[in-house]
Amino acid sequence: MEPLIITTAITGAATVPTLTPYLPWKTQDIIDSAVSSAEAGAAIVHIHGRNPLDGSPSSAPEVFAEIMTGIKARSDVVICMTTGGAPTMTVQERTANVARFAPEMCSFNLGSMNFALHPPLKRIKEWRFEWEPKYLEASKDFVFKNTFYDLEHLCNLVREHRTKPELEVYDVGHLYNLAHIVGEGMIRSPMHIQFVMGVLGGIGTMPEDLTFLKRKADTLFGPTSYTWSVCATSSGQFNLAPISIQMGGHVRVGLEDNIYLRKGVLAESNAQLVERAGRMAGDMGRAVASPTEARRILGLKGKDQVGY
Ligand code: KMH
Ligand code: ZN
Repeated sequence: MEPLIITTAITGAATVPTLTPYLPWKTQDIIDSAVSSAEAGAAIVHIHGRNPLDGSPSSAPEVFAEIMTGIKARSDVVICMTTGGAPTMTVQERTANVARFAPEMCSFNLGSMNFALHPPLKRIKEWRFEWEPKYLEASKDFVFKNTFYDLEHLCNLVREHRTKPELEVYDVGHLYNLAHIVGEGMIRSPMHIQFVMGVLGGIGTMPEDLTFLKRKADTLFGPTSYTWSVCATSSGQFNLAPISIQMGGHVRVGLEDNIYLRKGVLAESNAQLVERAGRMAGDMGRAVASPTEARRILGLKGKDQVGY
């Protein structure tokens, strides 16, 4: 089995600052958290931007430029830039940074869906920033838009910039969407699929949800034509990680998807979550991949080929 690639999703757009005091959202904190995650064993960092004044999601090129160059200067870690952005952004805003920065990897969301973030509104009454409850409430009526038109646009971008897509599958229909664009010759092999589980609007986090997706992907693409990884919301993350580790998949952890180290205990950093994934791998006899090994396993173009 190949060594385990651990990705950390540093800040995302679904976790709002009131949910955990440990969420990095100031630009320097995002950079520091990415670097310490890499030191803890992450080979890839999945990056979103945040407005440094109030932590709201941002696609501003200057924010991304600072984050990407800041990480690159201090670490060899692979940077995977989001194109999912946030509910508040258009597809154009979400994807424009790929052309600006030509990163080694970027996320690639495979279908339109509900993407609801409102459940914390029931239990939290006091918010750190005014935008947070409004943003969560608005997500009830949000459709995360990733039409075939959008998929085609992103296929062109990743091909042009030799950026490897983190193919995000939130439900079984997304595998069929992927099969369609593969059939059209729009995506290159070998592919890297990220099963994103537990989003309110997608598949759940039961073990059989994962084994079903994996079996379906094997049927559609053939088991050796892709690498795969699992991330999941909340407790689903560390329930599914050992299954993925055992089955030859990779894992993504991080405060974007899950704020708990274990039941009821907040993770105090992204690095802590990476360390836990690394310990699991060690206990199960699987080595953890360095960024260099991750580049080889995923066939990335290399850090010297990016546009920042
Ligand atoms: N926060 C994840 C559930 C993206 O950045 O493209 C989804 C995600 C989207 O990672
Ligand atoms: Zn993301």
